[in-house]
Amino acid sequence: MTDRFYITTPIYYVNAEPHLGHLYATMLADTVCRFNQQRGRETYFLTGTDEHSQKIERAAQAKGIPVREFVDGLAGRFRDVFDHWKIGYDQFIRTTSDVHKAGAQELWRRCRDAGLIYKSVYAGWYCVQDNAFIDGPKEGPPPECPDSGGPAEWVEEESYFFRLSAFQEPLLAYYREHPEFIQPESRRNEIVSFVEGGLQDLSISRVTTTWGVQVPDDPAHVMYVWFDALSNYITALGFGTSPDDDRWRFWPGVHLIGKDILRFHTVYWPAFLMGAGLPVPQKVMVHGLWMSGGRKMSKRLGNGVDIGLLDRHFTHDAVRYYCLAEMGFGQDGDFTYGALVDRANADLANGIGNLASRTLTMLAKYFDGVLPQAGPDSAVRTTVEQATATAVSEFENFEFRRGIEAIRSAMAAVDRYISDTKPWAIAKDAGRRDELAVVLVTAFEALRAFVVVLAPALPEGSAAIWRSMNLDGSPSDVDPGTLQVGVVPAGHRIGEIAPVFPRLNKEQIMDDITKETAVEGAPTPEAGTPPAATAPAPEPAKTEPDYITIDDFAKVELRVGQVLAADRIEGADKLLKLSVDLGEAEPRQVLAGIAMHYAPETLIGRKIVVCSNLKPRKMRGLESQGMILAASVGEDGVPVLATFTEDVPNGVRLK
Ligand code: ME8
Repeated sequence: MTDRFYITTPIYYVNAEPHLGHLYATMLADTVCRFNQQRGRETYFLTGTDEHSQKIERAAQAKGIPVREFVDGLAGRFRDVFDHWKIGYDQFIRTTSDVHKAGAQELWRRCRDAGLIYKSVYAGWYCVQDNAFIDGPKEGPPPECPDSGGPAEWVEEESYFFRLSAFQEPLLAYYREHPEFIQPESRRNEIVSFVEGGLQDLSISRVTTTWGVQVPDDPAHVMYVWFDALSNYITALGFGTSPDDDRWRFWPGVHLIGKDILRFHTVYWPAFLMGAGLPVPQKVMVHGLWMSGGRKMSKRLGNGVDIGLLDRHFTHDAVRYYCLAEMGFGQDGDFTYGALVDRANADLANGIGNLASRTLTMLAKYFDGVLPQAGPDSAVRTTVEQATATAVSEFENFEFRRGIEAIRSAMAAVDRYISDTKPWAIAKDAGRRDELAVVLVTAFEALRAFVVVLAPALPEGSAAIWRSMNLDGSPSDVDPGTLQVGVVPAGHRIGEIAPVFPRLNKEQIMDDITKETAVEGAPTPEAGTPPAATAPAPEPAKTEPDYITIDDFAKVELRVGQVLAADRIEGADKLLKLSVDLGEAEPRQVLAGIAMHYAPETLIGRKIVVCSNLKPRKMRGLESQGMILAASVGEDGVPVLATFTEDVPNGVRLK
């Protein structure tokens, strides 16, 4: 295992204000970096802004602001947001800086001197929004841009080309020999088949704009923005400008990117590096995208969740935790304010916050705030140690959701242990002090382990609980990989108990957000509300309705059910496994595709409607013995569960 870790985020285009997507990628990298620091590695964390290209030049023109002033303003906004959200980057690089430009020019020279760059003419489609070249004949309508969906423009100009075609075999060999290079595997497969399909030489300069890095020895050309931008990962370490820079020891690094920029990072970038005789990145880790209104949150659509609004209503920890816990690595996620509140309440206020407050309060009450002499319960200790080990190995692979799930279930086991042993009852019996000591030491030690392992995901809250526990240093100083349960000595005095994760008033917050978004014209709190322009056309009216008879209807048995338990299913992002009481001898197991919209713990106790005579069927190897009813809202079919406002007994039939 290497003891050095270099993590980068994409550098963001400064054509508009940052939104949640940019904050997410940077927070994810920050979490990864904190985790690696905790593991004892020497880390370097790079983020920054991508400031050239026609797209940005045009955005500045549209605002009537000189482009230099325009990019300075927006780069400052990105940096301010990251600083405010306490992102611990080591460097914020800007591609308009002299050091970066000189480094990018050196990379160019190296490729040129290796005989990999030649001059010709580019005639083809170009998407200014995506800064991408698109195949297609000149005749006919402009093809659609792959990411932004806008129309491409026909370009015919003198251009330098990079001999990308020479890299098909070297790249395929590299992917073969380094299966971990692109993760998740689905992304790797996508790129392998793309490269197997053949590579064309790549146009890497433009003469139609001057807003870019000048091509060495040919001032009429500026570099294609991706050649310029990708080089940031090494120019930031002094490549091309300071040969003795000791930050070079961090190269090669790990790139965290969104799936929208996969090809640039896994085909072009390693080819440029190979061409220049430099080591290629260690890994490219590809995260999924946040959707809003069923579309990728993007600056162009203006449907990005506003960071200022998040900041006004939620703690930074709550937003970070929600993003990590909700989105499986590499998968897309639908952002909803409601789910964010639910997560914060279920996992933070009721979860770790509650464990901290009940444990510390009982220690204060029954042992005057001093840890008694006792060893932790061995079964609980094993559960906690196993969960911690699982979380560590998941976090190593950026699988924060899975790691957090492991901790959540161990936390539930500790809660159950406390409820079952009933320390408040034991405390009434002076003869059972030893038993009481075991319960509270167990809870304290479990809490300590959870706080350590969750520290990268909850930097502020974990530090606050640690202070209340009055432990030395901070939880980030403890390596979760070698964490032991049962090490705090008897006689340790706890600190002042401060509430850490207050319960959020969902109704109030949703109400406030609705009002604010109505004023600002931003996306509304109802997730999945499509922008007006993309709303589905109304169904044409039917002349002859398809009636069914009452007998047809009677065949469908609908009953009142109550959710007894709800769990996520490993490997199935959309499904929840419910145990539902239908007034029968045994509860039924029902699988429902609602996991993206309902946190499992929010369903417990809820009355629902179940179609109880649907033929059982297997999904993911599990039998579903019924179907729950939900309204399907919007073009994405966001589920909203059917329920009752009055009290109804379980099992009663709906007619
Ligand atoms: O592509 N959900 O910059 P960019 C999650 N300058 N992450 C998102 C997101 C969303 N809806 N929207 C954006 C560029 N991101 C180039 C990169 S790198 C040498 C040059 C995140 O401003 C995600 O990480 O369009 C995505 O890859 C990146 O922002 C794109 O930011």
